[in-house]
Amino acid sequence: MTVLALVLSGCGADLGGPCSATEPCSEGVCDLTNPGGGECVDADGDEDGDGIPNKRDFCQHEMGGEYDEDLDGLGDICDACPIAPPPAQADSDGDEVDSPCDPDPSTKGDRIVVFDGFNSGALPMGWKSTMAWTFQGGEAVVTPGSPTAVETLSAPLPLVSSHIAVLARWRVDRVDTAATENAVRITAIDQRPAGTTTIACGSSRVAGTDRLVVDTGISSAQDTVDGLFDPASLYRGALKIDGAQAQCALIADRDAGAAQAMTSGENMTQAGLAAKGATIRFGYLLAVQRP
Ligand SMILES: [Ca+2]
Ligand SMILES: [Ca+2]
Ligand SMILES: [Ca+2]
Ligand SMILES: [Ca+2]
Repeated sequence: MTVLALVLSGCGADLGGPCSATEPCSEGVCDLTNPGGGECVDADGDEDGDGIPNKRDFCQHEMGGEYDEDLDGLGDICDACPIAPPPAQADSDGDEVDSPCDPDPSTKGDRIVVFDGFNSGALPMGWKSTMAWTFQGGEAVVTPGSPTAVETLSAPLPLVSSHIAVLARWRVDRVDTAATENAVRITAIDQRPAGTTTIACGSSRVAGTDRLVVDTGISSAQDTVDGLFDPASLYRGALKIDGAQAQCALIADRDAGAAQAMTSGENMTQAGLAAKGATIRFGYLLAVQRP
């Protein structure tokens, strides 16, 4: 016991002392976003006075910060890439969006405009969805109401731009064998009084064949990828639109694929998710825009 006590007291700093993601505090919690470098602060205090005590506040210098999707100690709203820990290589274009969130790491100006890890247990403020969605266990769960229903969820985009990346991660809970198509889609939508354009990127299973499909409304492309509806696999997908070109990439546990198609170059107003003929659990939705 004495040895253990000595070891414990010998590692980590006291309140006011330095700390980092790999060097925790011996007293209090580490404020990783302190401008002068990580600093040990009182666990029950409230550095930024936002009502969230330091021990549950992962953004100690701005309002909010109670959720940390990737568990790297940086809250979702103050993390340069809320879906992955800080990369070994510094942000090369200096726009404060880190890889793998930065769709164009050599061009400055990207901004994370939408992120939700579905940890609040409710539809995020300002978003819209059909009735088939529930929010539980840090996931947005969609259970389509019928084999033909396309269930959607969408978030508004703040910038008028045709440079956008939409990323999501999901698992497949159940495939409805009565549906003629099973589908998971990442979407970008241009909704105007004159009509709606949807650009979609995702998984499709028709007659037992799995494909990655990108569909822009004026053009579509596909790539055959194995095992896109495997309940044991984790899926990550990215839809990237650059001017008049849309690229779709999917990564599964045992395969990956990509395809691209032409778009009419519109500015997208919403980013979203959709599912058809399958119960899907989404882990997050991320959108990055560049003016
Ligand atoms: Ca606080
Ligand atoms: Ca805070
Ligand atoms: Ca984080
Ligand atoms: Ca960057």
